[in-house]
Amino acid sequence: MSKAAIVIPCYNETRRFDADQFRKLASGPHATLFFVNDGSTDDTESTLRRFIASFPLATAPALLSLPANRGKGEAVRLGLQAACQKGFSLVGYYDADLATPPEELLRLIELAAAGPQSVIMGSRVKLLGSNIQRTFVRHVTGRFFATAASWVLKMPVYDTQCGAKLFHCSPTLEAALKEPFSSRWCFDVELIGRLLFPLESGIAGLSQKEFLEIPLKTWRGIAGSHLNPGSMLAAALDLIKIGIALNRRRTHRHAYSNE
Ligand SMILES: Nc1nc2c(ncn2[C@@H]2O[C@H](COP(=O)(O)OP(=O)(O)O)[C@@H](O)[C@H]2O)c(=O)[nH]1
Ligand SMILES: [Mg+2]
Repeated sequence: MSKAAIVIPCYNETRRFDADQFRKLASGPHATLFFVNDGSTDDTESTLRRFIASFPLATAPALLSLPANRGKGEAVRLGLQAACQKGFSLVGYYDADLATPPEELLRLIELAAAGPQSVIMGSRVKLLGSNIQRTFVRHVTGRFFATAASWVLKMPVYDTQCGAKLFHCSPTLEAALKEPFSSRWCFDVELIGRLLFPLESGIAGLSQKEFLEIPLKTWRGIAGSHLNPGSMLAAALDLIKIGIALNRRRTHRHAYSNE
């Protein structure tokens, strides 16, 4: 199995950065890490540089440093673009706070590599026997948001916002990553929408069958989140705008395919 490129967006992560866990991931046979420091104002840059310098060159994680903060979506987009351009066939993103434990990320990588789906998404489903720890407020707001996102996308997706996702590189993915996302926090929905209904007319969209959600066995919300009530409100407004733009492309594609 060849290695997957895993993009880790980092904004002011010095305090939450768990070097031991990331060392295990980076030293294993399944993942090459691509950190993106998104204009952090704390010591994230030097923490990441020190961490990367401790590896032999062949296994050292990559680092992309953005001069100013551009938001998680943009950091992920630039990281995924760089990974596809480096020739990785499987790429993904993963939150720096390890809310999805590394073992779960590895399970997702294995499932994604086995195919046949193009997109594998971790999903925080509170099932008996699983261990999904979210505060009550985050769970309820998250469920409202996810239900609305599923309605906007017109597909039965349970959790668009989990920070662990994998994609097989393809012209459809590369086209979806060409333009900056319009939303900082809803970029996951925007990305899925672009994969289903590409921005460019010459690119084939993915069908629903090419997406697979995997219920995580373990996930826990980590303290120190950058998401605040203001960003939740912005996310809700963004979702409406994304829905309108997506509907236009959907209608246009259907009209075009019926001609
Ligand atoms: N690039 C970038 N990443 C961010 C930003 N805010 C948060 N992140 C990253 O996004 C991931 C999830 O962030 P977190 O604050 O834990 O959000 P939550 O899990 O949704 O509460 C982490 O890897 C953060 O470093 C940002 O402004 N820019
Ligand atoms: Mg988090």
